[in-house]
Amino acid sequence: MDRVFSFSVLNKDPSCNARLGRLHTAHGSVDTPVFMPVGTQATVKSLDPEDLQKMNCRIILGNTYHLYLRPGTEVISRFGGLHGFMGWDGAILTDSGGFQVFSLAKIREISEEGVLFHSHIDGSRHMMTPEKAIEIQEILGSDIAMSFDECTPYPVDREYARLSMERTLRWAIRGKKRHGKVDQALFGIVQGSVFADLRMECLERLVEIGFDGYALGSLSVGEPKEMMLEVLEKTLPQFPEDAPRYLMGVGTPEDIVEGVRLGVDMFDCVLPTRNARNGTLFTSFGRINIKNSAYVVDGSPVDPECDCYTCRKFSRAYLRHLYVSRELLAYRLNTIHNVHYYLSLMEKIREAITKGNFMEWRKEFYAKRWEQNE
Ligand code: PRF
Ligand code: ZN
Repeated sequence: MDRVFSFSVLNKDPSCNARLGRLHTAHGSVDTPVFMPVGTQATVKSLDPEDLQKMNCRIILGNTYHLYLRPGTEVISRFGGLHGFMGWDGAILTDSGGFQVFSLAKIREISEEGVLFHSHIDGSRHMMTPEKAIEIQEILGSDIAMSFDECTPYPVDREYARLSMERTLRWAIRGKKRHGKVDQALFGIVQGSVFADLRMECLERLVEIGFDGYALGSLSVGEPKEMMLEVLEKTLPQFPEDAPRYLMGVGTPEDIVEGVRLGVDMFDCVLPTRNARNGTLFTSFGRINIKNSAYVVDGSPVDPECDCYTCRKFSRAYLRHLYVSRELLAYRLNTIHNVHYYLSLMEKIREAITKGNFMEWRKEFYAKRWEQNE
């Protein structure tokens, strides 16, 4: 079989580094810039595949770490992989576990070989290696697999950042050697903390090895926002033009707008889904919390500019009632709205780049928001 994955840049905005592109995967094509809703446990929490399809969602993210621990690859392989198991036939990108093993596992020990960790579910001991992360992702059958990396914490000194970046590079080489699934793309992850020169070196060496796409890891991990933007500003122009660029775990609508301006093609974040479950809803004028007593008898939709199922059908008063009564429907309706908000934000971004007026669109985006300086 020929390699199935490809990426093409369709248009570049004349006034910034924003790009319009298209990913071709074994499970359909995906227009970029794209936001990938997070489906850690083989579900985008509270939504089913039809909900996602109706929102024109074409790609979701799954997590190697969680799915390896539960239900395990033996179960998922019986269904031919994650697509069959969860009934989703759009594209899937799986994260390698390089972040989750550091943020979730209780005890961990990092060595050249990999990471020894204790499951956050039952305390059992496991060794994750770059090879194993690839093997698991091949069984999961995702369309895009990620190299196993160390998500460098913030802050770290330069020396540790270099050590960690070089180990991540060696792991990337090992993972690439093991990878053999022709209908699955493999992305490399650029590390190097907030040190632009380390990032540049990492990128150069990853490009030498050759990956289908390049991600930026260890950003939005507690560093000041200006630092993240500075890293993006300095490094993105060095990325290969013809490969997708993925900013991992980012971010707020504002972060996404800035990432796109600087040349990012792909994003993922738990923000829309997690916020939905604690009542925080995104709107074109900023965030609101549906718990607020101001909404007790408010008959208007969450966002008058939104045409999602929740906004077409239900009032703020009803959503507030569901939420304070801890009704299960609250999670689903709130999540539908927030995921729709993110996906339609990306649609508007793509439309602006198509027209070549992204910077004017961006100005308008900020002008509408009363929380922009929050
Ligand atoms: N590495 C991996 N996944 C990630 C990150 C990373 O550095 C981040 C950091 N923002 C989010 N998800 N593998
Ligand atoms: Zn809505």
